[in-house]
Amino acid sequence: MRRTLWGRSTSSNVMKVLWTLETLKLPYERIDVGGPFGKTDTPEYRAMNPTGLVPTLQEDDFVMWESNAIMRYLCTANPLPAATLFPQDPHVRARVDQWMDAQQTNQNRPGGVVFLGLVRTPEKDRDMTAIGRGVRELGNAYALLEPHLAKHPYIVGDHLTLADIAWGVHVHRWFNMPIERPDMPALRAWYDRLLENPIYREHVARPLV
Ligand SMILES: N[C@@H](CCC(=O)N[C@@H](CS)C(=O)NCC(=O)O)C(=O)O
Repeated sequence: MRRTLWGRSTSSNVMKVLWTLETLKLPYERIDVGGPFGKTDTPEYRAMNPTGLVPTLQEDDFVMWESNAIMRYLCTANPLPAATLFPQDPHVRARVDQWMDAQQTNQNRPGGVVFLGLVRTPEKDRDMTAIGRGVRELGNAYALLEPHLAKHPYIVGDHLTLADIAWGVHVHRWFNMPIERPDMPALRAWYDRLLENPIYREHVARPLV
């Protein structure tokens, strides 16, 4: 089977899939599209992913998009290596799902406002009011994690799961942007723990661009 991940490596949503593929030790090739690489407007790409966004996963003639759904699919299709990443126990899996969805609903919007505003927008064009509001909302989103990370090393328990991947690609940005952060020692300890993971260091903990 030929597996292709379409998407630039600087995208947080592509990083989620890269981290999952590497953790599951699945072979793949990655093709740069999106951002400065463009090529997401072509009829061929839109036929694979009508949103024109990245990532897109292609396995022979099976194609799908939406980063969190791709991560779930890769684990469901490869249950043995995914035993701890996306556990089969219904309660544990529900908790992983809950936190994955919370990333998309609570973290993603303010995270985008702050990251795009501070990292990808020239200083003279920045809407500092929107960015300031985004920083506060983002702090509230990370505060959801703090009491759980104070109880166990990863979001759902003792092991890295898809929930950690969904939030973990973003927490590197949170700790490396010039913003005021409420004190969250358990969140910081979790980020430091992620930094010990060679896959995280190679694919996620990179200069912000
Ligand atoms: N909900 C989608 C969002 C995808 C998305 O917003 N991707 C961004 C990059 S993180 C994108 O494609 N931006 C335009 C581009 O890179 O050309 C997912 O989770 O996969």
